[in-house]
Amino acid sequence: MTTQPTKADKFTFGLWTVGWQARDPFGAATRPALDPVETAHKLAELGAYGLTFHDDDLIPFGSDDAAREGHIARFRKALDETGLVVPMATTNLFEQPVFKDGGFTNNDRDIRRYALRKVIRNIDLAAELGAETYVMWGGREGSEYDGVKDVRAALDRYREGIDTLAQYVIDRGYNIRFALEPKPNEPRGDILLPTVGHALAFIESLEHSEMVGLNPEVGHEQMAGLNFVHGIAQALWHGKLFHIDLNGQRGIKYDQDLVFGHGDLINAFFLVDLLEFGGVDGARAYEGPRHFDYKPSRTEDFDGVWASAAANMRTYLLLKERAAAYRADPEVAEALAAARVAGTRESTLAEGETYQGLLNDRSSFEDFDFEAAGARGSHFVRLNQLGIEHLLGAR
Ligand code: GLT
Ligand code: MN
Ligand code: MN
Repeated sequence: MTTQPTKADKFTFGLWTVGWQARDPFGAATRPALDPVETAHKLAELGAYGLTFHDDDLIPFGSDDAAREGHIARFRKALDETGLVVPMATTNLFEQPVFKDGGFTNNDRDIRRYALRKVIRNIDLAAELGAETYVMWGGREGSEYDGVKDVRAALDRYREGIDTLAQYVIDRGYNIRFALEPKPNEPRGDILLPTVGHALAFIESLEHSEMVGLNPEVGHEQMAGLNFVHGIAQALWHGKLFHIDLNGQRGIKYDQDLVFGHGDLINAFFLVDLLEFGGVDGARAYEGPRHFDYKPSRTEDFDGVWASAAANMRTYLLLKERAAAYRADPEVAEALAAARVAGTRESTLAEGETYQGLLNDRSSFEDFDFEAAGARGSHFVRLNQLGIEHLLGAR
């Protein structure tokens, strides 16, 4: 295995990530804007596979048609020159003042209609550029105050918006699926569809639910104190992991968007293990792009920006190497057996057995030695320590 990224690794970056000028609520930009053409060339040199964008990352908001075409043409040329692909695109429905109360769920109907038109316009471009996933991050869909939003009506409008867009994609014959990106808060005080679980439940209510899945982000679940590996496993279990945003977050605080692995490293290790080797017979459990949605820290100049982009990919590949070593270690196999991890894969009832069989089985209850079962150790700590030793390169 090598830690030099190649296109086969499917590493992708948003234009808004390396292009972040590092403006924050307390300070001005610390870096000038980046030209998307330069971004494409730099990331291709570093070994990336593709780029993603919001409409406004590529075409400044308010551009007229001629300017729009010019920006698209330059970008297309950069894609051709670098061989980068665009597997995903999305809409900026959060930056401009018009969207201060959201897009799809804004209290103002005219703004909701405008938002849908803005999305449709960029879906056309996404399809032209070959994107197969269209992300919806509803950062402004929410509120600061409980009395200002009729949440049930807002969810009706959210559903109406997505149903309308799904129908548009079907009628145009585009090969596009939607991926909702949950986040608990920031920039709104509270955001609708705050976690993977909320979004999964909402998706089931959609007219074309088969076209809609998730784009979970490491930091967004961790901001809510949730276990990202468990969230991803459940998304996979539902067949809803359509895309993924990788980054780092250190605990329950503002959205840090650190480099992948620069937050909860142990969780990142088991995430890579799940994505790369968690499928049938150790195959990949998720085939899509490994998308880094991070922000190069405000302290960095452009050398630091490109070093941080490379760091995301290198850390991922190092974790992949470590996870492979963990899986290949005979002592880990023995510890997995001692911890009876495979035991959960066995169904609880025997084949063809019903509750009646369970009731008839005295060994399951009347004769069951629950004291001995309760006294038995689970051997989980030893297994976890082996994981950490592999992660540290100590084995
Ligand atoms: C924004 C947000 C990200 C989303 C992007 C998609 S934009 O930077 O913080 O998590 O993935 O709209
Ligand atoms: Mn984030
Ligand atoms: Mn994201």
